[in-house]
Amino acid sequence: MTTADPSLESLARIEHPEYILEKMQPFLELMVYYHCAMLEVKTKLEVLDKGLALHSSRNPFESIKCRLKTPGSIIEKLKRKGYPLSLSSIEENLNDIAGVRVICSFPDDIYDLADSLCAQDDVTVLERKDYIQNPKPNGYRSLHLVIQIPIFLSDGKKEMRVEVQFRTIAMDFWASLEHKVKYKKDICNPEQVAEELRQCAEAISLMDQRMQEIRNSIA
Ligand code: 0O2
Repeated sequence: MTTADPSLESLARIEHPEYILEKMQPFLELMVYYHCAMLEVKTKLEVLDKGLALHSSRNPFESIKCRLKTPGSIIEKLKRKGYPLSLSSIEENLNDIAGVRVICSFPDDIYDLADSLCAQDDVTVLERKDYIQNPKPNGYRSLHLVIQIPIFLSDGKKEMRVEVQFRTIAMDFWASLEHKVKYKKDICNPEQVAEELRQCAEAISLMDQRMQEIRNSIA
């Protein structure tokens, strides 16, 4: 046999881990950059939290959750949106590889924190979606920002995008249940569940406002 069978050739390569590593290395490096950017944003928020706590003796957020999108879900999203499967396409087209979720007690804290973050010299705001002022039809509420920040590497700086979601504890509780419902296939009365969830989102929003008023009255 003079020409190599391509499928056998690729099988043979899999036996050489250095081949896989060589192919994976640029992707893994990009993920490390996103990880660094995510940590940078988390630190910025923690510094803001400490600063605001000093001046007002309150902590604007309850918790922060960070996550990197998995390789499988990166590929799924690129395919679904019709974007090329390449590293430059990931950087150009996907804003949520690095995600930071900030859970606040009160709605006003969301806007105070978000405004302070956006006002920083090295933060560029690329996108702002206010689903608190303009909730989604299903009742989803959160403030979403896509920001770009520099990370400083041994050979220079690189601008990276991070998606930051701000919610109250109550909005987060709602979103996690709604997320579970969305991915559950065997619900027998989906319209009724969706309507119940929409009503709960309204109730939660009213409760958030009342809690805010109580906090304002005792501040
Ligand atoms: P995951 O696993 O949380 O990352 P985009 O992804 O930006 O192209 P879109 O819809 O314009 O698409 O983005 P948007 O509106 O900013 O929402 C993106 C993220 O917000 C979602 O990420 C969810 O985390 C959250 N989100 C948006 N809408 C809803 C909703 O109706 N219910 C819940 N529970 N969460 C929502 P992913 O990629 O879907 O998932």
